Formats: sequence, C-alpha cells, structure tokens
Amino acid sequence: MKKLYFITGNMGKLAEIQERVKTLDIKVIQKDLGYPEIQVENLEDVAEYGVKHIQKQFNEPFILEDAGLFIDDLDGFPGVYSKYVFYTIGLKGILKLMENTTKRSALFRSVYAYAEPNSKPILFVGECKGTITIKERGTGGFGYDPIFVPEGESKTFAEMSREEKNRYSHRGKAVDELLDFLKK
Ligand code: ITT
Repeated sequence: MKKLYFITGNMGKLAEIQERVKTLDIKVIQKDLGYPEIQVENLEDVAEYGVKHIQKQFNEPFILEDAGLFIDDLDGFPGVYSKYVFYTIGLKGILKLMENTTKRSALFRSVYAYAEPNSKPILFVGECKGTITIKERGTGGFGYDPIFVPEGESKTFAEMSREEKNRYSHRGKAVDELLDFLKK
C-alpha cells in the first residue's frame, strides 16, 4: 500500500481525503508539522511557501493543502484569510456582514501541493461555486460548511455526508486530480 503523508492540523480535511481514498491502495497519514501561512493574495503562493518550509525538515514525499472561501459581495473576503476570520468573527460575523445583501454567490477553492524532496511542488486546484445561506444549517463537516450551499444543491455542506460533500466540493475535485496524477 502506498503511503501519502499529509501535512495538516485540520482533522476535517484529513477525514475527507481519507474517505476519498478508502477503496484505493493508498494510506493517507497525517503529519501535523505546521507551517506559516504567509500574507499573500493567493492560495497557490501560501501552499508553495508551506512546501519550502516543510521540505527543510521532512525528507519524504508529502502533500499539503491551502483552502479558502471567496465571497463575491465581500470582494473575495475572507479568501486567503479564511482561517483567521473563522477563528475571529466566525460564521456569525460573516452572516452579519452580509445581512443586507441579496448577492450571495461565493467560491470555495482548494490548492493541493504534492512535493518530493528537493523538487518543486506540483499543484492541483479544485473549485466549487455556491451561495451563502442566511442562517447556519447542519452539523457535519467543518469551518464554513454550515453556511455554504454548492451550486445545483439545496443542502449546505454541513447537511451532507462526507462522501456527498466530496462529490461536489473544491477538495473532492483537487483530490481527484491529485489521485489521477499519482496513478500515472
Ligand atoms: P492546515 O493545517 O491544513 O493548513 P487549516 O485549518 O489551516 O489547515 P486552511 O488554511 O487551508 O486550513 O483553510 C482555511 C480555513 O478555511 C479553514 O480553517 C476552514 O475554516 C476553512 N475551510 C477550508 N476548507 C473548508 C471546507 O471544505 N469547508 C468549510 N470550511 C473550509
């Protein structure tokens, strides 16, 4: 069985990729090494910086991911600041900022980096369009899941099973690309 180290402290992300590979010959192993999330404009740069930081201390192939929610009415906020915003103003703060708007479209993005020792990473990007709800709904998932409904659905990510969320989500798509690459 192929081992794939995943550098993350986020148990929700870990559970989602583990669900996706459960029928494959791949075992995803968490390594919570931590890396600084630099203040830049896009997720790709955050992921690449993270890879360089980890390569200095870890000598095996690994993956890491940077993800974020980009809300149109808020000009792409919280975007690259999604983690900080989640732990500060949280979902209630986001819903309050959007109290008076009917423009509720948003985009979830996920950037996976696959890196081998001493090599540049290969990036895999997944996106999921959707809308921001008026109220929080559901108890599954993590992060912004209770306020995000993917396009073509009526349930929030937090009202879906992991398997169902993977079918629609930014992460599901990025992981599928990564798995296609690893198969070759
Ligand atoms: P790492 O250790 O893997 O970096 P993290 O929690 O720092 O995990 P990110 O910076 O990639 O994760 O993501 C920023 C935030 O965006 C994260 O804390 C969540 O609140 C949110 N987020 C990411 N993916 C999400 C998803 O699928 N559903 C809901 N919220 C998500």
